[in-house]
Amino acid sequence: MNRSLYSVCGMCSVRCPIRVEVTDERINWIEGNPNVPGIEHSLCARGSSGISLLYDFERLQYPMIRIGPRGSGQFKRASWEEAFKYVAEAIGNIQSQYGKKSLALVDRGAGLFGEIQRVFLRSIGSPNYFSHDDFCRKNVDLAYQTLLGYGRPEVGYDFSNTKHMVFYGRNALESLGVREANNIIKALSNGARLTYLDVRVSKTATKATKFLQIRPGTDYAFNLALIHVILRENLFDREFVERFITGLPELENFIKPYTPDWAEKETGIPSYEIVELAKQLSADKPKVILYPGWFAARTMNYFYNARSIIILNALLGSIEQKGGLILAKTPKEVGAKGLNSLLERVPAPQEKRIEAEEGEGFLYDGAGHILHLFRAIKTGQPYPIKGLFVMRYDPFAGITHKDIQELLNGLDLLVAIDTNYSSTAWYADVVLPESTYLERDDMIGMQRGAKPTLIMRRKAINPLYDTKGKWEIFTGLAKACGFGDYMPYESIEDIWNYQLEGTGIKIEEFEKTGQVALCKDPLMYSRDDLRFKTKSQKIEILSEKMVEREVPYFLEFQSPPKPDIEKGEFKLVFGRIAVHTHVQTHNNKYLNEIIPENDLWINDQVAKQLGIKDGDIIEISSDDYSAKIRAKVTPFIHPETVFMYRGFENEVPFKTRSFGKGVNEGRFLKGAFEKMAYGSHTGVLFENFIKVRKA
Ligand SMILES: Nc1nc2c(c(=O)[nH]1)N[C@H]1C(S)=C(S)[C@@H](COP(=O)(O)OP(=O)(O)OC[C@H]3O[C@@H](n4cnc5c(=O)[nH]c(N)nc54)[C@H](O)[C@@H]3O)O[C@H]1N2
Ligand SMILES: Nc1nc2c(c(=O)[nH]1)N[C@H]1C(S)=C(S)[C@@H](COP(=O)(O)OP(=O)(O)OC[C@H]3O[C@@H](n4cnc5c(=O)[nH]c(N)nc54)[C@H](O)[C@@H]3O)O[C@H]1N2
Ligand code: SF4
Ligand SMILES: [Mo]
Repeated sequence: MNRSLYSVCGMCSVRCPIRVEVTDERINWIEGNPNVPGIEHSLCARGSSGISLLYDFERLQYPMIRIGPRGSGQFKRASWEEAFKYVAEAIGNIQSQYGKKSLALVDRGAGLFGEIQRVFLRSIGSPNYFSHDDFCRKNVDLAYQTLLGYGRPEVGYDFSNTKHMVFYGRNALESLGVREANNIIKALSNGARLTYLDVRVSKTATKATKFLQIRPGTDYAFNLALIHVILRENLFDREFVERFITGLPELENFIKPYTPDWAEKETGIPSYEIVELAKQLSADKPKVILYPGWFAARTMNYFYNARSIIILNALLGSIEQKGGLILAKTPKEVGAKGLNSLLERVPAPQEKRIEAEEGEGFLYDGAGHILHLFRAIKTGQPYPIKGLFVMRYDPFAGITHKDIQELLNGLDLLVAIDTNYSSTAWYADVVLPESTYLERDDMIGMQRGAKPTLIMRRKAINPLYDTKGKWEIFTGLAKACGFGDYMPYESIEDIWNYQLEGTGIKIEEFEKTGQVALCKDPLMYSRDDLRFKTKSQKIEILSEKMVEREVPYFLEFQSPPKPDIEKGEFKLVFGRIAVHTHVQTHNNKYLNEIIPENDLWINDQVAKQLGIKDGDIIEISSDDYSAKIRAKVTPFIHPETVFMYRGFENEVPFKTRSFGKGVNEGRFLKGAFEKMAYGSHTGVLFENFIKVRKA
């Protein structure tokens, strides 16, 4: 029998809408949801490989409890009841000794479907919820919050109607989301310009109208000079600036020394390119998008860099503008009622999250700060964290072995909730297997934007193994801990009905196209109606929030240290590849066949000096780790940097296709998890040097 249904892709965190075909209870086709503009049947290679994740024998199949030493890979199969009981008892022991707050949960961002794990954490009385954001987009999020009062998920980019895009290492055609990549291509085919800055020629660089190779870590200098020219030459949108920006005189004063000639020395980009870009952007304004990035946990100055990019958008009047940046509207703003939150049924914990003790000088609100979590596990300060739940996240795959060891030493309980044998699961005490996205229902999620839209993930077939959906896992755990009353859900429909109560929307409505929009047309404000969510309702260069928290609103540019190239020292940078997601897809049968391992990009002139030829096996090392990798000698990378694709060298032997293949960049990040970026305190992953030599 044939059937077809709409759902949501789960091969990365973008969550593209999909249509799935099932014949005789076997999935034989997945495509992008044809009803959704910008998607229209398309999927990326990873999305299409969902089928091979589903039918892969080398994934988690049943709950497991560790029986050998941590990291030995010795587990016994357990029933769900047994696993829940084991975890509940461990929670009881930890909480009676160290208090309720000594348990923490970290996930890949609560995002669209992630509320359920927070409900569980709250029901056991702990405030310690964390997400991966510090290592991803938090700089951009905080930069938006300080300037506009909106967070990063509340700002969208109208690529299809833009005239000029500027990307700073935002490798959008390779580190991709399908809709965004399609819209960028559409803009380019309509004649829009793309100015792209990177230390290397990425896939996106090959499609750019202008590629500017920049010295690593100096984008901030480039932007300061761009602001300088735009202000000096009166190239800004005067009406927008006068109505909406506060702090312009202070900005003008701060920016004075940062001329294009000065920036040329820092960035290596000729000053005339900066002047030319300023003029082009001014001519194309307000339909311009300067993209402050996605993965922004890069350099010490990245929070201020992101602020400078948002300020550039504001100067060019591109905010809440067709072809520019578009602000998300709440359900209330579009005249609808939003989803009910399951969290509201559980009393909020009285105690404070670990990093909330930080106080002044600290901009974080929302989810916790993972660097502080790591620190608390290692040191017991400001109070001990003894139990950790890791959900849909694999932090152990991206850090050094020493860091893993220190975290393990600090923990009495580590629970991994994953679909795969992740590195974190490998070291865990209990492994709870979640059904894949094709075998489970999730909570209803809301996609933010000018037209807020509800989306639903539905299971296409029943689980193939002894796995459960996350709502079942967390309600099961809550029951075992004696807090079942907070999560009284017997079926996913109980949850959906509760979420939808009072909205007038019925579950069946999702069947038609897979989505339910909360309004007919996107809502955009005219300049007369536009208000920002800051205290002054304007774009605050002298952010009140920063003043309140005693964080300086400007940062002087400091030249990044230069590696000693002649001695084989380089800055290590890395990024995503189109056919893999971070650390999770390298064992996927199809994707593994396409790209099974990574290599190390190195500049051809420098390679020559070091006697390295294309294809040679070379040794790379940090102070405490070394590995061998194949050299990719190329003119298309800045001489100060070497580059590799992220997430290879899986350490878990159960995953036979990817086991030991390639090199894991995370093992070279010595000290990275103690560094915190200026102003934002977020993670900093691109400030490490490594040594390279012929093996
Ligand atoms: N295929 C695929 N797509 C994904 C993901 C995935 O895992 N796989 N993950 C998603 C996620 S979570 C994220 S955060 C995004 C990340 O998307 P991006 O932010 O685009 O991140 P990266 O792939 O890390 O690309 C970083 C780029 O920065 C360049 N770079 C390094 N140093 C500098 C510098 O100093 N200046 C400039 N201008 N460039 C520099 C690198 O050479 C690289 O090309 O991708 C998302 N999309
Ligand atoms: N060294 C290093 N560290 C980094 C980065 C880097 O480039 N290098 N990048 C940073 C960035 S931008 C990000 S976004 C993070 C990403 O890092 P991670 O979030 O750790 O990477 P992913 O591979 O996306 O997935 C994490 C885990 O989720 C599991 N998973 C996938 N689908 C499901 C599901 O449906 N249910 C459950 N329960 N689990 C699932 C996967 O099997 C995998 O084990 O890493 C950050 N840290
Ligand atoms: S970008 Fe690709 S992997 Fe990610 S959700 Fe969309 S189709 Fe799936
Ligand atoms: Mo990310």
